[in-house]
Amino acid sequence: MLKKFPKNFIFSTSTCSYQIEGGRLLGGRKHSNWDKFTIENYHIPPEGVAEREIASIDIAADYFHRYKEDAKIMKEIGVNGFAYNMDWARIFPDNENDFNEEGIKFYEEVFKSLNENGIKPIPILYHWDSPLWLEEKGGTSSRVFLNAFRNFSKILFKRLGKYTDIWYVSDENSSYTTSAYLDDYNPPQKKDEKEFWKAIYYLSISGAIAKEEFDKAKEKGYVSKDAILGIDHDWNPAIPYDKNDEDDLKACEIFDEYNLDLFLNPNMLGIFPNCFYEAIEKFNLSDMVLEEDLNLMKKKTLDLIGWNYYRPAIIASPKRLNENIEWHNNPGHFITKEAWIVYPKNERYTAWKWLIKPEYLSIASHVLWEKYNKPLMILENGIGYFDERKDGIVRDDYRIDYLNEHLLEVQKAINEGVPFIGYSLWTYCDIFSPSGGYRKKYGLVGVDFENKTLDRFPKSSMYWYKDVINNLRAFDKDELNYNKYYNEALKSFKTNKIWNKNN
Ligand code: BGP
Repeated sequence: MLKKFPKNFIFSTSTCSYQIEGGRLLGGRKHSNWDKFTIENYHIPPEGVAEREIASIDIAADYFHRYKEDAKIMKEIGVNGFAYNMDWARIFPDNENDFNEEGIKFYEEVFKSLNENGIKPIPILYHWDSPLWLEEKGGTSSRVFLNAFRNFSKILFKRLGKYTDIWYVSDENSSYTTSAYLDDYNPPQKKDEKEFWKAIYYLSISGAIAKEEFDKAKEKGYVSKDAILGIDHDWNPAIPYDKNDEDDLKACEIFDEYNLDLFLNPNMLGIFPNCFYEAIEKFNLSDMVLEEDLNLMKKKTLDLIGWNYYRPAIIASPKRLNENIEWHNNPGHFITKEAWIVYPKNERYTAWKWLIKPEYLSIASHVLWEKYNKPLMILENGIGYFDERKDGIVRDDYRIDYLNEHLLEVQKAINEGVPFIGYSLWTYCDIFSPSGGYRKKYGLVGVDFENKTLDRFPKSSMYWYKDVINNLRAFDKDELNYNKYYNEALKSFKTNKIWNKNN
């Protein structure tokens, strides 16, 4: 029998401003790279198809107007955390110096309302979205990014520091840089390997800059002395296609160097791995790397690791390219051609072909703990699905299964000595998904995008999470009472005034 989660364990949900907030030109905000990207690449596939949808994020789930209502719903779930990034274009709409008081006040109000409902905001400084002015000046692949990021972090620590003691510098530098710089999947759609390595460099240095500002904010009393600052990474642990094949095993090692070391070593250990220096030489980028940057990075390492665990990666060596195996269909996402992601037939996948393998969460958490020796937190974990709404609510037993299986692995890892301090699932409510638009549902709470009211409604999974939090544990499969969660959601929808936004 697994020991329960500790009483101070953080049960949270995560989301992201451009995916939920809306209010694009309200409160003094101006456009960001994601506004431009979604406007220019608008694409709605036929209904019910698991393809990429790029829809308008002008209103999204209208969190901009509904954050108070949402905080009450979160309280009903019982969470004590909410991970969220502050929209940079709302705070610095025009340049790196003039901050928008209305923008920062908005986040003060959001954080206050969370605190009033017993919820600790877990702010993330950067989640893939740059103000347009910054993007036009070179964005994350330019030195301009560093000072702009310093100013951005500084004001956030100063004004929002009193509401929380856990912060993250960035979300998924890995998916961000691969899909935005190696590929043209996400903004700024560069498809340029040299720019990719520049972005890796500046993002890594920006982590150290944020830590420097964080420490100063502590000295000034803006942030509490015991507050911690981490980095969030979406490591996909490598599993060999054939565990007895030396080339597949070698491919896994290479994959991990690019998918793990490259993104965590800089800010956790203060050093870049070899593959970084090889690339610097190959692309003639040695002038970019300054001694003072490297010294700062060494000095200002971060305090914890946020891990976005959705799926591990089954890796094959390139020698198999002629074999009849299903390959990842977007090789542009890969940093190295020495390791390839494959989709063997006998595995479980979501409709969007994301591998489901919960057990690697606990297995691989030991690697993170042994290698970096810092506390861990799951910062994203969830399943994108075509939900069906009936009688006003969604019965999402499949989501309960997915989340519960993963949470059990967190509990198991803690029992084995891995110091997880929290679990923040993806996501609180339905939102705009970069790979599936509004059709790919992730929320514990539904949002009525279909009738365009954007009203919230419960799903069974919301009541599963409430039960987990009340009991401080995940459940064995045969203990899961799907009917109970469904009935609670149904009853709540009919009687609880939290579903009426005017309350
Ligand atoms: C992570 C991102 C999130 C989120 C999630 C699910 O990579 O940090 O922003 O969207 O993945 O991805 P998707 O919505 O594309 O399914």
